[in-house]
Amino acid sequence: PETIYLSDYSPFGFVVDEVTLTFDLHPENTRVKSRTAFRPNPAATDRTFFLHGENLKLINASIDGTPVAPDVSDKGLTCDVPDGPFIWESEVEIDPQGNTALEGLYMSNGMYCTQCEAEGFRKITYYPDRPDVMSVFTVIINGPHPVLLSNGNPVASSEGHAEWHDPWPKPAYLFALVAGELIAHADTFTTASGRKVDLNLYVRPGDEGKCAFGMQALKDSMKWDEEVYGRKYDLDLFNIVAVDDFNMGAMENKGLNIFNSSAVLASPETSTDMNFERIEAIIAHEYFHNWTGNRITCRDWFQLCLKEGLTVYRDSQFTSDMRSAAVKRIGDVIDLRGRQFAEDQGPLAHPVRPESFQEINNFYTATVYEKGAEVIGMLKRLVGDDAYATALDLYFERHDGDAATIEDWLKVFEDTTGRDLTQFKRWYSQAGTPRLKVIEDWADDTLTLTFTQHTPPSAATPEPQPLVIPISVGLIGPIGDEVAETRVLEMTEASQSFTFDGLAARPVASILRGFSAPVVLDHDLNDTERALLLAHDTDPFNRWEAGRTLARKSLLSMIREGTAPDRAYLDGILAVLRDETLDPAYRALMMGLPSQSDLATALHDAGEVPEPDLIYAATETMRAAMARRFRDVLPALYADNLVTAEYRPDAEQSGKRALANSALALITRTDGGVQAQAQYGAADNMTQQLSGLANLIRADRGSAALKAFEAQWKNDRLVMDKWFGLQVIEADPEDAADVAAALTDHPDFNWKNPNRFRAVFGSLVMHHAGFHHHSGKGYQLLADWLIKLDPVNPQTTARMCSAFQSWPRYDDDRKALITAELDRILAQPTLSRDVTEMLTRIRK
Ligand code: B3K
Ligand code: ZN
Repeated sequence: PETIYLSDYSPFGFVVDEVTLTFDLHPENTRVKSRTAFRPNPAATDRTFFLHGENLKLINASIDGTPVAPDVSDKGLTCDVPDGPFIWESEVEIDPQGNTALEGLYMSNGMYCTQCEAEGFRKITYYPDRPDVMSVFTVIINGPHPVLLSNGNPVASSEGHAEWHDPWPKPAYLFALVAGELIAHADTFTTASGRKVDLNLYVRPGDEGKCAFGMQALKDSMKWDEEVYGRKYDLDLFNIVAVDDFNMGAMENKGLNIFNSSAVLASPETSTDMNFERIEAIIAHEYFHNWTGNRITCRDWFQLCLKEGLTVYRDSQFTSDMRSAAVKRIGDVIDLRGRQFAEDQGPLAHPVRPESFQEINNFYTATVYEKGAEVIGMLKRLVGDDAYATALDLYFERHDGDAATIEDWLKVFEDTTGRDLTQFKRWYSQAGTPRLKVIEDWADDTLTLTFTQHTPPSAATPEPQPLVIPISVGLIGPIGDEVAETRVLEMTEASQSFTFDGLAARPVASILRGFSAPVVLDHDLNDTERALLLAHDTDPFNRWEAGRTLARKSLLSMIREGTAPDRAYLDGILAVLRDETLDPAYRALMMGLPSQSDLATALHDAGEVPEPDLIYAATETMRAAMARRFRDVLPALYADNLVTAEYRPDAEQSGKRALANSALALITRTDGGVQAQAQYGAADNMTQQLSGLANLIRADRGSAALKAFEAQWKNDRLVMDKWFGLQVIEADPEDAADVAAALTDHPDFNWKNPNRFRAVFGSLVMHHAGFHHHSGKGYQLLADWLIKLDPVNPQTTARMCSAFQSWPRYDDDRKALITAELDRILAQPTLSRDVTEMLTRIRK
């Protein structure tokens, strides 16, 4: 496959002022007519007329009304064109029903829908399918469906016919079309300038009862973006459609967002608290794209983080405002370490702005999204809140309507603050997670912190250079009082010292408060000092981090030397649990342990080979020790936080349920599942029902409840996804792969549905010890199914391939087993570009 390079960018030779698309819908033979007005692009030198097009049957084409016979390949077409402006017209035939890849125009349960980002529009018609070509779209849809939707505003509609016009120029990746029998959950929002916006959430009949929460989240997002970023909505209509078959979470098409039903439909009976929070965040994310993504889009796909990093950053600010900022931050760091650090540590490591790709869909990664958001958080920390706000205003003013670059983005900050961001820009161009080591020196009344930064070299970045690292530091005195408030140190050198003087006694340094930079911190505190931070740090992130570090250290020595769980850690957490002034959600987080895969990462980082069975056993031993040590407080923690009031998915109630459920998990270790059975039986919401079920499975008495659950929910696809996933997640390591294999024989295992496929295999991969079973059966099962899925849906297959990315860190036997599976997949006679690129990169 061809490799595309950032450095090869050149603008398209033509400008598109407007395009009109006419769809005559038919499941197997949809006809698409396009009428596109081209004119030479004064900013371009190359006038090659190339239109992207894949899987299209060209019926006819003309230029200025005269039929033409273009040169057609499997990638697109070329044609001789006039020197001046001209009208291109073509008609193609496509097969939505046969489109199982879920990219372009496809069908899901009898409904038509589209997914065009990144390069799916070329499967709909011939067009310059690149984000820097922006045009005004008019869309005409003919088809026997009660609901016919596209972007923008409706301009005409009659039975079986609708016409839409989007006044805002946009790239083709933001085009959308939906047709089917759908019900609208309607509402309105009035913008700060008095524009009344109609809002609709379109769902399949039967799902009407799951719309209210998503609608409220949309209205909250619209209001928040006005208040915090001064961004108003710019059309009279905003539609969201829920679809069951979707490759990812959701898509920000202009005025017509399309959502995986799992990312929008919610009800207390069918959705967990975590589902509610995720839905609120995704609705906000897609809505926020209207300004960061749509009004200002990307010049090319290398700039993906321009819209994704910024929009993730914005949605995390929104969630922090709607819920608890501390809890959100800790959750984000757990996620970053679990997914992005793992990516950076393995063969798929790439910079936030990659410099080459074969299949862009493979770069919608934790690095581009989550590390991309961290980079923006650092920028804000360095320039300060006021300068950030001024810079953002300038960004919107200067680049509205543009297809912009990271250079444009940084220039706005340079012009606002007078700073030179040349060095800061390395965060966008260098792969790898920096290691930040700190050495303390105490003399007279002065504490000196000497930091050394080191980014491990990778294939993507063989010679990393020093980065600008904002390091938030505060000092805690010996009796737990804060003796220096948070100060942001700006590190720019490979090694650099900072001093704090006038101190009465040697303090404990609380470093990297709020996780002020995405680095691995090496700070050699002793257990007493860490326990002091766990008890007294005023920074909620670092307080949690102190507990997490004690847990990690203890687990690592349990794994290495078979030591007993650390008492200081258990005592420290117990004190936190007893502190009723602390938010229940925060206390629930304090009860968590580093994931098994995080422990594997830590071992690998230390130059050791992780053994999944030992990691699993140590984690189990630690949990058993927690159950014993916390025995006296668990019943009250459980009872006091088991919410009995009417269900609300807000931060307060879900925090309590999270704490009660964390307590239940430990209680189950000693009561054999009695309490879990009671909770399962009494639950009137999915959060409690599902945790009851999970604990019953852990206590080895889940079979009756699993049957009952299945009977109760067999007609609800989203709940059944949980039923499939939970059995794998909660299986013994010995059985996880067998449980997954057995589930694939279940009549409801519809493997072409990405949610269902991920429910089983995403769960298997998350089950560290189960997936890495020494027999290799986990690897083999996944490989079998990836081989089966690839011809049907390359995108979902390729995403799942990242399960194998950490192979180089395991022992020789496992390495041999994994690489054999990778080679078996690579040897398939026809393999998608998506999977070929992923596996070739992983195999290196
Ligand atoms: N922009 C889309 C992701 C598209 C993924 C294409 N493979 C959703 C989002 O990030 O908001
Ligand atoms: Zn996004």
